[in-house]
Amino acid sequence: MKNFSKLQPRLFASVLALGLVCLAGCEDEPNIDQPCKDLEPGHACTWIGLRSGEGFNGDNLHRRETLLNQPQDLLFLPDGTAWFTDFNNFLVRRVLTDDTVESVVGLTNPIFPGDGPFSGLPPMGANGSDWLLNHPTNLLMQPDGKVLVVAWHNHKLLTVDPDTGFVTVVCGGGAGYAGDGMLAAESALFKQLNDASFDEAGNLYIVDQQNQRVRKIDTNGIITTIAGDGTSNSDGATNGDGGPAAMAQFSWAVGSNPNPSGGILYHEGMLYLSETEADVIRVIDLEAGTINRFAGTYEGGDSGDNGPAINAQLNGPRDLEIGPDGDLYFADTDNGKVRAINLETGMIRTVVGTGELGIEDTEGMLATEIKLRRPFGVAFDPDGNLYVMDTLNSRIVKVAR
Ligand SMILES: [Ca+2]
Ligand SMILES: [Ca+2]
Repeated sequence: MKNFSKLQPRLFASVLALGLVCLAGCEDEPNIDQPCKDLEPGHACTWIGLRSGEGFNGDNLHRRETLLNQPQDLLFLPDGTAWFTDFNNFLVRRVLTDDTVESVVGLTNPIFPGDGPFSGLPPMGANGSDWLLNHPTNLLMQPDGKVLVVAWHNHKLLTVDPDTGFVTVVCGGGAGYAGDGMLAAESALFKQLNDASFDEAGNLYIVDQQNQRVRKIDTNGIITTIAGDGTSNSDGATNGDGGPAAMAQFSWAVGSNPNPSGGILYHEGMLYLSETEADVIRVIDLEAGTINRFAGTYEGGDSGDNGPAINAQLNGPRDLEIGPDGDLYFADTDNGKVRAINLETGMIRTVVGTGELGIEDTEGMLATEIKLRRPFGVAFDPDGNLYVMDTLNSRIVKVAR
């Protein structure tokens, strides 16, 4: 009873506040998140972002009031937060459990790209808010529970400790191709690495985009090249299918200002690779060391749904994920779709998008009836709901399981 008199005024104040909030709309007007709260299976809502455009309007707003600039990937952490790369804001950000958004890594005032700091860093690294990033693309959960950031335009892999927000460099320096056979942390160089994936042992596989190679960092920290002879397959003339992965050619975007290109996913001894500019997904059998075409025909297009994926046409495939049903989902970027392939039957289907690029009605609509504009990434939450990085619409779309 001692504390009762202290508690009572606060209780009264919060009842009053609740009353005022309700006057403003508890009864009839929908909550800002109502479209996502009411979502039926297979239907879609805008989960983060504003339909009105792209940019940066600050932190601490509800996710549906937060402007993004070309998100690329999303990762759900065991603590209930959802981290995403806000590519053209040069940030890694997260949705907190109260549905507000905060920046974790990168400068916000002003929004500015950069790299580092590196010199004189203590072992725990530097605070994320002091760290300069340039075009982060994909996010992964490390075996130790930290977040691995593929810092594409920094040519580096970074680690963020979700408990402290501190950032350290895993490997990488300036753009280059170096380090094979040596410790990655000391010697590895990449040229716009775009995506990465761990196997169950903790080996890391990396799409080294402009080097046209797949790199591996083993559990001892040694880096090697496991696929790609370094020449490009942009004309589709040669590819090395059916042969050793080390001799294969890839076609990921090159040049002075390319798009992020390529996707990689380890699953049950196989390494699936989105070969974006060749409009195919290929697969490396890691035990045999061989590479083969898995989906697509090397001719870009949008065809083949409900038939074998190997005969279907894709258009600029990127990020890959395994869904709760065990199927392989991927961002079919230039078709404005997310598609899925049943790994047992090899059959392909469209899961999200009409195939027409755009942004119109979304809220509560069937996922196959909404329009996307060049989606680069896909993700699943622990409940198996699907999220699409609707990159050129600068939003993240949720599709209920
Ligand atoms: Ca990925
Ligand atoms: Ca992803």
